[in-house]
Amino acid sequence: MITRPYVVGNWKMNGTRSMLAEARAIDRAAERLIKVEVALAPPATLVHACRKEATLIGIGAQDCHPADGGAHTGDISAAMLKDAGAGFIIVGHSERRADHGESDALVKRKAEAALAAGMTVIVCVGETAAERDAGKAQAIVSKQLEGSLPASDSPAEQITVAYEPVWAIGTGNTATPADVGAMHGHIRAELERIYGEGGAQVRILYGGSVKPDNAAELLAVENVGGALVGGASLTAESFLGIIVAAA
Ligand code: G2H
Repeated sequence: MITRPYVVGNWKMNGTRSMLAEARAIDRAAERLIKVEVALAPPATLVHACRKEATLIGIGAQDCHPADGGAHTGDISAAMLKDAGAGFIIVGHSERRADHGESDALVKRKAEAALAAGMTVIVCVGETAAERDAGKAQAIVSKQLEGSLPASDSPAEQITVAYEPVWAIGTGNTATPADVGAMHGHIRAELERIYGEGGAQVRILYGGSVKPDNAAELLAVENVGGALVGGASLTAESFLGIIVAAA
C-alpha cells in the first residue's frame, strides 16, 4: 500500500560536519510529523554521522558503484554505504548522468546493486528543456524507465521513481501541476506495464525546485507520492516547511 508522502532531501555535494545540526533539527521535528516519511541523502562522507545524529528519519546515499567491491579507486559499493548507515540509494540523478556520462544501463546496474545489498532505491528520470520543447518528454522518460529500472521481477515495493525535469532543477522553474500530473500519470502506466500489479505500489516523487511555498500544490497532484528536494533541504527551516506542507 502507498501510504505517507515520502519527502527526501538530497544535499548533493554540500555539507561538512557543521551541517549535522540541520540533520539533528530535522530529526527532532520529524518525531512530531508522523504523517510524512522523511529522509535525507547527505554526501557519502556524512552518511555515518547523520545516521548517528538522526535516529528517526531515513538516511541514504546519492550514488553507488554497481560492483560489490574490488579495484575501483574512489568508488563506494552499496554494501559499504549500507554498512555506514544508509537505508536507500538515489541512482541516475540527472547531474550524475550529465557529469559522469551515466547511461541507463549503468543506472540499472546500480539500482540492482542497491536492492541486492538490502536497501531501497530511488531511480531518477527526467527530460531536458530541448526534449520537452521537441514534444519528446514522455518518450524520453519512457526510455529512461525501461533502461534504468531494476529487472521486472524485482520487489517493486523497494523501488521509488523520482521525476525530475532537468529544466526545473535548481533553476527556480518548477513544473506546473498540470505538467507534473500528466507525467506522473504516464510514469504510473509505465510502472504497471513493467511491474504489473506491483507498479501501483511504486512511489513517484517529484523533484525540481520544490520549496515550502509550492510543495503543497505539487504534492496534491495525483500520483505524486512525495518530493525529492535539493536546495531547499539544506536548512532545517526550509526543509521542515516542505514537510509541514506535505503533512
Ligand atoms: C533536483 C532537486 C533534488 P532542487 O535535483 O534532487 O534539486 O530542489 O535544488 O531543484
